Amino acid sequence: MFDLESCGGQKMENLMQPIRTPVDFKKGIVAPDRVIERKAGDMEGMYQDELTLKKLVSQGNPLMYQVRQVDIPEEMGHIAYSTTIISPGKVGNEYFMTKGHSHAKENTAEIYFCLAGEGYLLMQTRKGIVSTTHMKPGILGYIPPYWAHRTINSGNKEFVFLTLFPADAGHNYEVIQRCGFAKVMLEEGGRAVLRDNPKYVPPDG
Ligand code: S6P
Ligand code: ZN
Repeated sequence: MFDLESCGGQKMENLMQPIRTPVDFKKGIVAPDRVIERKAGDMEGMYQDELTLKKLVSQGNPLMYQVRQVDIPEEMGHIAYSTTIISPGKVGNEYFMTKGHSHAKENTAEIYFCLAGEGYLLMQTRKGIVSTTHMKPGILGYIPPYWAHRTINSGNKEFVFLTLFPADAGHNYEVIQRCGFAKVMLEEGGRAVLRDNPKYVPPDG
């Protein structure tokens, strides 16, 4: 019988309280609990042109992206959410992008909803099958379970998107750090073009 005094083993009076989160369409979550910043120096091994990346690091180490997070318990049943803001820019002819990861719990999906700017959501299975979604304001990209994901700012202003994912999904950066994505997004003649990544190493299995 349903016990009105407890919910999933938690006393009613101990339940987490609802949260109200203002989101600015240009800046994402307005007052995040935590902000993760990734600068050029955090992206070693991610770009084709390592020399140009090194130069960027020594010439001011620009901010490439930030993740603005609200603290949500990392437990099954909760939905975590955050916004990512990728600065405009390139390393050589390769657009600024996120590191990319798969989820530690690989059978978890994620939703990206673009608020401002434009870019690409690049997804990849463990077998190296790649899919891209062009993101612009109002476009929602669904990342199914088992797809690693990275986002790329192919525009000339900040690319801002909201993310929603199971709070216990976790992150696995190791596979992408070691193997990369099979494709890279490059600027060629003023356009974003998807090319094979000569540095890609297929993971085992
Ligand atoms: C988390 C979600 C995003 C990314 C963020 C930065 O599952 O996919 O919040 O963490 O876009 O990307 P990365 O690859 O550096 O974590
Ligand atoms: Zn993710």
